[in-house]
Amino acid sequence: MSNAPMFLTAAIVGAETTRDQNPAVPYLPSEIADEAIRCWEKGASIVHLHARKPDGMPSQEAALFGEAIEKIRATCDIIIQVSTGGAVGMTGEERCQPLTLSGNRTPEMATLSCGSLNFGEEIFENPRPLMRDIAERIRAANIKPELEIFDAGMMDEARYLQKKGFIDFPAHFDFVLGIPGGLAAREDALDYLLTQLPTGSTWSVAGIGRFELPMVESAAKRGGHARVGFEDNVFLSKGVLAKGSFELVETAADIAKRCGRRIATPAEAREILGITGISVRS
Ligand code: KMH
Ligand code: ZN
Repeated sequence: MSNAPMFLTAAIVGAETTRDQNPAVPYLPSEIADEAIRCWEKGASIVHLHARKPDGMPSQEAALFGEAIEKIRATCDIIIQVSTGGAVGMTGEERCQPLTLSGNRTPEMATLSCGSLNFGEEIFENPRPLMRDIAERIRAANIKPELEIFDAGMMDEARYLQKKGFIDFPAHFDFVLGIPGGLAAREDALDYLLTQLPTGSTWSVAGIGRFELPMVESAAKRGGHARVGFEDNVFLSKGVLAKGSFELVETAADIAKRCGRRIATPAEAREILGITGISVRS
């Protein structure tokens, strides 16, 4: 069992989770910022951000992200990771808006989905031209990509992107397991993905729904990192709603510690990920 520091990512908003599912889902930039800070207090090193309109509709508008990022950075050094996945049905142009942020609003990380899949009853579309375009934009913005892997073949798609020169290896991978239509949140699935990990790469697991916290343990035991939060799951335990993503972060940190892992600080997570600090663009 690895005792290397383990970092936790807080995915606090997402595009799909609503207040009908959990009334504590943050919508406004100020609510998103407050929740990110609470997650940092409980041990999160990275916050994975989406944005919402005041009525809860998902939005990739740069100004909404920027407002939240500014407020977060006024208080803490958590790594800001913006979504380029957005919501199902958004155009590539729409999805990439947060990559245009500059100054103190510049993100350090951004997601890059490595393929298309059924996403519940819908389709999350990531055709190759779009993946290449998003990868180029992330690189041009000097932002560290997190490769989102929803299904096994997406490891091969990541290799394709690397061979064609759109991304670099080693890289950071996030295995999002348990989406209806994607790879299941099972330990044998995780173990297969790990056989495909390029040398020197880092990885985290995000288990969907009831698999979220068990996957934290699976990651902790395998020397990896983990993502928790309302984007993926709103329950602390069966039938018990979490008070916020912060409660899921707190629980994940306890699980990791029980497995002998120390929780990484944001500075340590930057070192693990090879991020040299907030590269502020003017
Ligand atoms: N909302 C999903 C369709 C990402 O953030 O990069 C896509 C998503 C992935 O959440
Ligand atoms: Zn997301």
